[in-house]
Amino acid sequence: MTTPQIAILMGSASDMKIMQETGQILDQFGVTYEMKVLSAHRTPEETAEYVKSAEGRGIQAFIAAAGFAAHLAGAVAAQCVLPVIGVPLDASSLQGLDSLLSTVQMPKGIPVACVTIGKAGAINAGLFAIQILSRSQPELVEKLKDYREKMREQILSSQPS
Ligand code: RP5
Repeated sequence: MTTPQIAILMGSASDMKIMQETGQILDQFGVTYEMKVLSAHRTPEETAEYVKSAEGRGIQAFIAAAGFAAHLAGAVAAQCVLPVIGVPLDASSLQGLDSLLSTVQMPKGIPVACVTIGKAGAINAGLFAIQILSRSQPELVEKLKDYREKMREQILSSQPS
């Protein structure tokens, strides 16, 4: 089995639909990953154990997604010195503003990189993780350039007639 480079964590199975977007972008770039449902609040011990074991298994960065009072990314960052990208999810009546603030407002010393709420954030978290990996994997730099070139072409070809 191929060693996963990225760990995608989410606080509940109900987050899976959005977080599949992250998996799809990593698949597109040929980046290996594993996905786990682990909660900062409901499985605190299992979350800490999993994160502590990750570095030794070759994980290079974490993507941690959660809704409501979203502490998962911060809880992961507390247990390791790998980069952690937090994805705030729209799961409550506050439409993700709660998870955005919970994820982005880390106090000094334990950083979490926070992306956009929801699907756009799930995709950007994947791309940001790929950018991290690309520092030591030059083939990913080329793939990132191709990805951007396709976006450029798509925008330029969608002019009003
Ligand atoms: C958060 O609470 C999870 O990340 C999820 O977004 C939200 C709802 O979880 P469930 O009640 O669907 O398990 O911890």
